[in-house]
Amino acid sequence: MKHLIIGTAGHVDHGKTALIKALTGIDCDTHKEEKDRGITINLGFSHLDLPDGESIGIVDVPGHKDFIKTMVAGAHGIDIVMLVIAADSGIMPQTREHLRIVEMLGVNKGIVALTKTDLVDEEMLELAKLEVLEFLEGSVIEDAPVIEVSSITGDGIDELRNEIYKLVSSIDRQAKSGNFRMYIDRIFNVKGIGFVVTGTVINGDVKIGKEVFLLPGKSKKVKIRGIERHGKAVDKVSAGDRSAMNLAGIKPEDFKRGMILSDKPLEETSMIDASITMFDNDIRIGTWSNAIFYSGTFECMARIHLLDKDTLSQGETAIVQIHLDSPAVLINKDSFILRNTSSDLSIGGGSIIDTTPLHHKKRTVKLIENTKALADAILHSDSLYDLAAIELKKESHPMLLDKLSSMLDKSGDEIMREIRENDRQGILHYDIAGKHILIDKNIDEDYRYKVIEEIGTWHKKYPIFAHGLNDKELSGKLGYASKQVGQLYISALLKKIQNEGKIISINETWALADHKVKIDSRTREQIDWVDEELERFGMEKPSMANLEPFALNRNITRDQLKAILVFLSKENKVYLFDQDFIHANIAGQARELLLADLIKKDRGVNEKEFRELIQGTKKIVQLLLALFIKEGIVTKETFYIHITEKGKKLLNN
Ligand SMILES: Nc1nc2c(ncn2[C@@H]2O[C@H](COP(=O)(O)OP(=O)(O)O)[C@@H](O)[C@H]2O)c(=O)[nH]1
Ligand SMILES: [Mg+2]
Repeated sequence: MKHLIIGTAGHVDHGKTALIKALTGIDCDTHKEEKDRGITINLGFSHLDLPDGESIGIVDVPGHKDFIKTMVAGAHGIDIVMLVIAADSGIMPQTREHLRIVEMLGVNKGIVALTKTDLVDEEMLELAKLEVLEFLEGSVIEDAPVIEVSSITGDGIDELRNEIYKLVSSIDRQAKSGNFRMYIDRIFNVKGIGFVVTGTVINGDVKIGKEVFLLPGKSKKVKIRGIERHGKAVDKVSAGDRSAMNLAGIKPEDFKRGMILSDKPLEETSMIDASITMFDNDIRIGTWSNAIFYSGTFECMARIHLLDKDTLSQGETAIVQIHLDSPAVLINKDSFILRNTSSDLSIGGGSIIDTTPLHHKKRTVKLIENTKALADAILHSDSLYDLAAIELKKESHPMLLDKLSSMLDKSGDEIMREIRENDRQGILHYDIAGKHILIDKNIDEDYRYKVIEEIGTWHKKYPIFAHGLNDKELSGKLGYASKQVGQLYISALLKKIQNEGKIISINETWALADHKVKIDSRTREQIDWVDEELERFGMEKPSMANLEPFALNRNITRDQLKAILVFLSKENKVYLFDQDFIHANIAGQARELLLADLIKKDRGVNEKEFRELIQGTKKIVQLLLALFIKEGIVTKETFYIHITEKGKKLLNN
């Protein structure tokens, strides 16, 4: 199936709408106001049936200079421009402006209709044709056929239809791949059916039943209940189709002009980097200028910051940063048009190269170089792999495949295929927890280095431990305390380093493979001292605050003290609780006393009696009781502690 759209362009009153009616029988000027004023105000939609049974979509745009924004919205996503020029008036301002706009939007196929031939004599027609040919010279459609027609007499209409058919047959366009995206250009309520939106599918495809996102917005999902293409119900539409969709789960207040439907929850942005080119007006802009920004049906005020030039005039190109005054959902390579703030002149347009740039406050040489390289790659490179590599380098963090897929507007499968085929180059990928995580090879190497360094530093600080740091601690040290992607990545990276034999897993932590526990004679002395000191506190369990001053006297820092306590607990010499610790010998004495007492008392022992029994503080009694319950040797019901079978066994041993 052909997925192509032809769009009209040309000055007001030159016969665009009449021509579409002559070609298709459909009158695009349906509103009362359009009929009354005799000019097109809204976009008109129609379609042309081709001799081979296929059909292509038609978008009719207004020609009046006041409705340029409607024209830009209509021209977004068209494949062929039909430039309409009236033979009795020739090239007029919007003839020029419209052609510049469609060029800027990337349209490079066209047909010229020289209309109203019934109003001019042969000589004038010849002159008009010469003027048109001269006008087309140097434009993207300079080789376009120029067809003389009259929508009133019908002269030339068949020939025009044939030329369209010839051009359409010559375009071998596969449906554009990638994620589904459609700007909504109309929304209306159909009685008994619900809300219907229309638009031009600019990327990917979508089927009935699919849930898509209405953006920008808080990821609002809507279900596609029905689809029409060129007036007929279909199951699926693809890039290059005009489509009407019946949506479930949408309210009129959810909808704003400039919204899109997308199968991915794309991020909104208020700042973009772009390449812009000025039209041939006598206008010059400085380092900071205001303009109106149009892309698809989206429109807002914008501030343009020139990066590689101080001024920009006729026909010149520059790299810029654009600050939008309301958030938009845009992706790289999207084209846009800029108008002056009084909206009476289109000053230029361009293409987006970065939707998540940093705020460029200073125009350094390095920034300009990088941005130019990015522009070159985004706008002129066909290699998906290269584009992915650039995005990952710029991100400088691990990235989920889903995110990259949105950024590049390509499906995850396509990207993964490219990455697998170009295995040796600069992108690494990790599969973890059902997710694909991608990262630049050099950045991965940096992380690998840092992970090993962090573990090494830790070993140096706590040489008495055999174990190291766990995934969570390492993620935190590398700045991913709260970033899920980063944490997944660090876990995957650690497994890789383990496979390389560099690190080993001990007690759910990672230690360097060549790490050896070091207990020199001085450390040994310190450990022994802490061991004895703890026992000395007896049933008056020490707190960190009690112990610390004594430790400091022996040149043991708080960190070392903690490490020694952990070490002693691993040696089963100390019980560690959250913030507290009890020497194993002290706990042992209490255990013996309690069990021996419990066996004698059928009613059990309450906490107060336990306290008196061991002559301990309230705190130590609570901790010991929790410990003994955990060991399964006692239970506590209402106020009384009882011995268990396990406790009895222990007592008898
Ligand atoms: N005589 C003549 N009038 C035409 C022709 N095409 C359009 N018109 C008239 O020109 C006026 C403007 O046409 P319209 O299609 O609305 O122009 P648009 O603004 O470009 O859409 C209308 O009154 C049409 O009837 C033509 O080929 N011959
Ligand atoms: Mg019209």
